Amino acid sequence: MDVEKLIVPNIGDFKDVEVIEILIKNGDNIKKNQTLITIESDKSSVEIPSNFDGKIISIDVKIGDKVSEGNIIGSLEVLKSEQKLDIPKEKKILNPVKENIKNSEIKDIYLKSQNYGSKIFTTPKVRRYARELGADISVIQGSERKGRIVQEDVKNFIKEKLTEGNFLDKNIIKKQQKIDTTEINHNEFGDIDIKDIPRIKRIAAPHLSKSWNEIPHVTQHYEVDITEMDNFRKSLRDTYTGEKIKITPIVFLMRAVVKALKVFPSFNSSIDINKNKIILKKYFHIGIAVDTDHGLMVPKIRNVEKKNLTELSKELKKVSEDCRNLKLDKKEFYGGSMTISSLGGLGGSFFTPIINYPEVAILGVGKAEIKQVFKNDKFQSRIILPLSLSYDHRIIDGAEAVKFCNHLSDSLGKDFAYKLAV
Ligand code: CAO
Repeated sequence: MDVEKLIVPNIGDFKDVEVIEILIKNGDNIKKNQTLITIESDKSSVEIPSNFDGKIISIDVKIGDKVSEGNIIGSLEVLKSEQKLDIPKEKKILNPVKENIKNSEIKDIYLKSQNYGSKIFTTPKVRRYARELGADISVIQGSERKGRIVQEDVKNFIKEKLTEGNFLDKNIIKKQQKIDTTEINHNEFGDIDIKDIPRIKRIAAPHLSKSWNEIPHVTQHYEVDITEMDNFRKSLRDTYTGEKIKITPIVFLMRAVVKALKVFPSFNSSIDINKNKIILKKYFHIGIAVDTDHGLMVPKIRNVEKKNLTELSKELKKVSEDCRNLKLDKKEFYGGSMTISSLGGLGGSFFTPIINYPEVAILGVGKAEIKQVFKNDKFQSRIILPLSLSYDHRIIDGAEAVKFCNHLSDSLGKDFAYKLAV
């Protein structure tokens, strides 16, 4: 078995460039010239291709690492000529190494265009600008010679998209542009530090803006009496060792949300407003907002209805650790039913969570607290959980939202009777 190291080639004057994308995984069969990773400096982003056909056997970099010429990306088992790869055909990518392009020319090419195979003419700066705004560069019409795309084209494209849906008044867009272009010299008022916005936050920003601008949000605040559920949760013990089992309230909430989604399917949907269609999902994949040093991530816990409390608890622990170590595959962040965003471990009560587009609802969870509640003609100490349900008012109305909360309240409260546990 011939093994070859995959190495960062000459990348001009660049050093310690951040890895922003890993496009391969262990066991992948790849072709010569196929992109392995994307790296990005302040000035440009660069796709690093493979020099060999073969099978990936190790990956030595992770997102966020800084790499320079000669660093090892991973290694690959080289494909012998009689072996054949079963790989789908893809775009031809110009490989500076293969094409014998001089080192001095490489940087220039990188700065001119990153999409070698296709006919998109633009600069990395404009590409990055489009990416940060969530715009697909491949569908933008360039206004310059030979269709070259400039920053103004991206802006116009975004404006068009926003007005197309009629969710934004043109005057609002004008006002936003006015605010964006007003430069404030903060250092006129005192000392300041300027730092890069972390990558995950940069990626999330256009999604959050899109959701906030396009979806008419309403947030229903609701207090749920979880006394029985919480007593049950705290009483859980390992059958063999007798040791206490720690299960967070979120796991019970996941199950309660799935039960409610079954009764109120419009909460488990996405809408295609241009085609006037609602897409009803028959699966129950719950997104959990995870706070990490890199920013907020929302991985999905798949098929919640098929997993018991212990399985869900273990999975939640694993995915949140994977998020924090940047180990989760990109696709794990897509394809959700509804999201739960819990700040309950930290504190606070109600808040207004932003819907995780293209979903239509999100459940915010605050910290459960003991409160005096007037019940059965007397005041009693009960454990009360504050919930904040934000929903897309285009598809869900207020009455339905309250019924959804009533259902959650029953599942976690009076109907609890351990039903969520099995
Ligand atoms: N009320 C009271 N206590 C709660 C609670 C609630 N709603 N939710 C959790 N807790 C308790 C847990 O039981 C646990 O207590 P013990 O240590 O005594 O067992 C403790 O708080 C730890 O909570 P945690 O938040 O660290 O862990 P978790 O498993 O409950 O949550 C996760 C996992 C991934 C959701 C969480 O770590 C996290 O990242 N939360 C932040 C999400 C976020 O930032 N959302 C905001 C998005 S909007 O900007």
